[in-house]
Amino acid sequence: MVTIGNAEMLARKVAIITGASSGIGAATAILFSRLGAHLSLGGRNCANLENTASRCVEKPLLIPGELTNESDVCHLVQETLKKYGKLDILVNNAGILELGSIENTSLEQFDRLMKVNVRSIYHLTMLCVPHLIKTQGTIVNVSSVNGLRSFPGVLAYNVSKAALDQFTKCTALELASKGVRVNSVNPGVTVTELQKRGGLSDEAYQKFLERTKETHALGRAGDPQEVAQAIAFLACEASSFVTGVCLPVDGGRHAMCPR
Ligand SMILES: *[C@@H]1O[C@H](CO)[C@@H](O)[C@H](O)[C@H]1NC(C)=O
Ligand SMILES: *[C@@H]1O[C@H](CO)[C@@H](O)[C@H](O)[C@H]1NC(C)=O
Ligand SMILES: *[C@@H]1O[C@H](CO)[C@@H](O)[C@H](O)[C@H]1NC(C)=O
Ligand SMILES: CC(=O)N[C@H]1CO[C@H](CO)[C@@H](O)[C@@H]1O
Repeated sequence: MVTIGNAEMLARKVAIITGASSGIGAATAILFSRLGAHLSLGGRNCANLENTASRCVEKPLLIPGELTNESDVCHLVQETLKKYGKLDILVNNAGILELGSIENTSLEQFDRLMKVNVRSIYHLTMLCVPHLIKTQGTIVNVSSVNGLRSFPGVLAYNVSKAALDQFTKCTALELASKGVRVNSVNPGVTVTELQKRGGLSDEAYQKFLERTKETHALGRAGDPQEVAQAIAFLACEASSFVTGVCLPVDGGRHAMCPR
């Protein structure tokens, strides 16, 4: 029986993590490596990927590339199998958020969001599934929103999110009989390095954090490591009877209603 807190929780497991150069993806990579996993990290920013790698226990395989580039995605899977010979865990973490309502969106925006948030994950998952079936592996999809969830006027983003929710649940049912589990985590406001250095003035940052006292029942924003813990749970055998769920890791935000 594998239990949470066991330092060997992911021992000998091979995991692909996309968007591993910062935030939740980086925190997940670092935690997974402490739990004994062998890692293959995808991301766009080489320097940031190196930074994540330097904080891992064992040097991960770094495969920089664009998820929207089909040959980059094939390369990610091929290189992982070449190095490790198998695949146990896929963490779909990369994704983008853009603002826009039905009055001021564009087809270009729709295409871009569907391409990055849905098509690329669809493609990568397709390529990984045969290998995950061999190992009775797991897939964890991560919301990429990093705290921007509460902004209104995110139409194309919401459509891509709804598509992904169905993707998680459908693939969970399709792969259940083959022993592959598929789940997702839905983080609330999560303070990432990206946000801190992302041009927010001290005042704006303070306001942003103030607001989470009201928007999150637990009265604060989350830490990427808290999301990483949930991902590790869903990725390991401690969650062996869990599939097709979208787990909010959001300080209770999902249960709240404005009044
Ligand atoms: C995809 O990436 C490869 C190499 O990584 C590059 O040669 C190719 O031009 C890229 N394709 C597109 C459409 O950007
Ligand atoms: C788009 O429309 C929404 C809703 O009308 C508005 O809140 C938002 O500021 C607009 N964004 C831009 C970039 O015009
Ligand atoms: C769009 O998604 C965000 C983030 O999940 C959510 O807060 C918002 O209510 C959604 N908007 C609509 C119109 O569904
Ligand atoms: C159900 C769920 O959490 N789906 C998420 C999958 O990942 C995308 C972005 O990568 C999010 O937008 C979805 O919310």
